[in-house]
Amino acid sequence: MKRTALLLAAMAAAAGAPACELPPGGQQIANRDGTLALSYRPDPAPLAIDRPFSLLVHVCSRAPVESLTVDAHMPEHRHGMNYKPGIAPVGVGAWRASGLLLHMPGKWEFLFGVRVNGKTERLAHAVLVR
Ligand SMILES: [Cu+2]
Repeated sequence: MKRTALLLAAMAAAAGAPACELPPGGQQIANRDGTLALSYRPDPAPLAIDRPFSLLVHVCSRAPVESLTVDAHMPEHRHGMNYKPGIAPVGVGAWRASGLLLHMPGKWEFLFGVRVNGKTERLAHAVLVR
């Protein structure tokens, strides 16, 4: 029994699979080698211009996550938000980023910085907001 569990753990590590499952219903993104995945969903949803919102973020990582940062910018306009979001843990592998506000319509990108083993892994996800 114990040997089987160890073997399965070794196989999961070899495949680079994170050791948890993300909750359904969120937008999911992963890093290139698949060692890190996260899901996020806005609250309230859907995203709307000029309406403050939070992002609920869940992270699955093979190593413990030391910290998480969340930001948003418009890559084509080279500007960010006018507010700096706050971030607070809300459980194991879960955070709430609050006080986000997208002040104009167009293509935004959410930026997540996940610190693991002293290194920050950056993940981005584009959204079109009208
Ligand atoms: Cu803009």
